[in-house]
This record gives sequence, structure tokens and C-alpha cells, in this order.
Amino acid sequence: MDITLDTIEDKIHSGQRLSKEDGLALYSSNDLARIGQLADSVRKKISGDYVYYNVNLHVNLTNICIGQCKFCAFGCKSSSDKAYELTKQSVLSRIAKAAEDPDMKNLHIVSGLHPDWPYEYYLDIIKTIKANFPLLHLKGFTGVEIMHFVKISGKSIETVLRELIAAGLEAMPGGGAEILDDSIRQILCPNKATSTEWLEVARTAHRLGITTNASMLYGHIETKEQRINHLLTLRALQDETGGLQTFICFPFQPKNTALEDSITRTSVWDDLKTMAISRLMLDNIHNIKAYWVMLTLPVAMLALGFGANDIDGTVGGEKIMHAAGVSSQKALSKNILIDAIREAGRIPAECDCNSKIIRTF
Ligand code: V47
Repeated sequence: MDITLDTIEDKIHSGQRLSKEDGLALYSSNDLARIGQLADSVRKKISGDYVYYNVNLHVNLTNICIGQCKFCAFGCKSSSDKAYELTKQSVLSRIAKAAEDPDMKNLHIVSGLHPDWPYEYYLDIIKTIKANFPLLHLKGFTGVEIMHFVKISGKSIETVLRELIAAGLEAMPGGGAEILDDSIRQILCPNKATSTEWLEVARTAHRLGITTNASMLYGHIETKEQRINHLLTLRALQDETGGLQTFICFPFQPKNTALEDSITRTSVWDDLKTMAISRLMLDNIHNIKAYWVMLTLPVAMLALGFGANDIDGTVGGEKIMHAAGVSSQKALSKNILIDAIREAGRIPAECDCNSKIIRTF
């Protein structure tokens, strides 16, 4: 039988799981409005009318990185004139400034893979932040950073995670997944965690009771089939562990990267379609995030009608996407986020880094 949007709709309404072929058929359809409507109906069933947001600060401890990923404009060598390393004191004073807003409850910590910092430094920074700001929720270190800690410490994934959790880590961000296909990783990011390693970190974190996010970096050299395979890999992991909190689409931003001259940024059409297809394929993940920093706020608002139920946060201090020339603002106030969610006809739900709702409006 030919796969059409009708057959896919029937499957969705009768609670059947979409297959790889369904995912590919969705990509080859240009009926974006209908795909969006299907995703919106699934969103309503899975996560209702709340749209999650949080008041947060991003702390990128250093941009010095041994990764040298072709898609990244943030990481650099220590000899670069844009290289920086935040001291512990400057981390604490940044947080203290942001914490003048009593609603600021979440820290997001993602950094370069520093060639010289010892593993103990990261443990110490988490302990120090927690000691000074005990009420802040800490989401930190992608699966790629955890694998870096494993390599520099000689400890197992489990021991590293246990120690970070004991120090105060409560959740992990979704970066580093890129496309979970080693033929792509060999070209784009050969110096960091493989697909198997990234998945093993997530699996171990979930077993230890910590939730993680997962992302997909798309719009570079990958095929649509590799995107769908990536979503199916995450869906299988979630069947196994249930520990994936939120899925995030990262449309590749080429500016200032090694791929700047060969790849142009994805279209809003592709971004909305990919958001909707992610919602439809990932039937077991509660939250689909429209990260306004990548999409800009107007497109993130539109994405709320295409399957998304999370818009991230106020995001002070973000450096990774801004290094790649995103055109969105540096940060947004919570009132702008609340108004945007309301204008989309949904209920703003302020949450912590585990998507636990603090209050609704
Ligand atoms: O792994 C880097 C992506 C990730 C580019 O979990 C790029 O809520 C597009 O983990 N174009 C790191 N994407 C950031 C990260 C993150 C950020 C915000 C929210 C969350 C969350 C996690 O950023 C990397 C990579 O996939 N990235 N460079 C670029 N030029």
C-alpha cells in the first residue's frame, strides 16, 4: 500500500507507531499545513496546552576545545585570540548578577573540551556553584563532555556521573548528539564521542536517575533518511530507559564555521516540517523544544503550532549559537516569553531544569 498523509493520519488516530517509511513519506510531502496539524494534535494529546519555559543563565566555562567540529563557530584552539577561560570567581559573579532576579532558577553549563583542565576542576565548579547558590537547578555537560571527563579521568561513565550527581548536577543538556551516525560524525566531528558512546552516557544517566535532553543538528551534510534514523534511535533509547526529557532541533547555522562557504542555512519551511516530524516520530518523548535562540522568537512561536510545547528560557549569556551568527536577541525577558506563549493561545508554564512546573500563568 502506498504511504500517504491519509494512511499516516489513520495510524496516528488509531495509536499506531509511525515507521521509518512513514517518516520519509512525511518529509517528501509538501503539505506542511497538514503535517503541522497532525503534529499539533499529537502535541495536545501528549503534553496538553502548557508551554514550558524557564528563567535561566547559560555559562560556557571555556571555548577552548580539542573537538574542532566543522559545524561549530564557538570552539577554538588555546592560541586563538578569541580563546577564553572563565575563572571560578567570574563564574560566581555572573551567576550572582543573574540571580538578582529571584525567578532565575536554572543554570545551563556547556563548554569546550579543554585540553588541560583536570576532571576535578569540573567537579569542583559544580560543588562551588551549589554551595553558593543552593536553590539553583543545575543542568550541565553534554554526553560528549562526559566522555571527555571519562577519558581524562580514567574513570567509568558511571563513576563520573555518580560523582557529578553527588556534587549537585541534576540534569543534562541535549547537545553532542548531532546526528547519531558515525559516517557523519567521522566527517563533522571525528575528535569526540561516537554515537555508541553518546547513547551509553544517556543510558547510564537515566539508570542513575538523572534526566537528559537530546538534540538533532540538521541541515548540513545529512540525508533525510539519516534524520529519520536519528529520531528512531532516540525513540528506541526512550523505550528502553524513559529518561529523555526534551528533544531539541538545532538547524545548522553555518556562519563562522568551516562549512560557511559550502552550506546555506535551512529554510523556515524545513525547520517547521522537521519540528512537526520530530513530534510525530518521537511519540514517547514528552517535550519538543522550539529553541528561540536558533529559530528567532517569531518562528519559535509558529513552531508552537507545529508540535512544540517548550520554548526554552530567557537564556542570558548564550555564546555557542551567537558565535555562529544567529540573528536572535542575546536574551529575552520572562514577560516577552510569557506574552509570546499566550499569543499562541497556550498556557505559560515556568519550569525547572527537569521540566517540573514551578507555576503557570
Ligand atoms: O552539540 C553547535 C549545537 C550543541 C552549532 O538541552 C550548533 O536544553 C547549530 O547542548 N549551528 C550544544 N547548532 C548546545 C546544547 C544546548 C543548547 C541549548 C539548549 C540545550 C538543552 C542544549 O549546539 C552542540 C551542537 O549540536 N551547535 N554549533 C551551529 N553552528
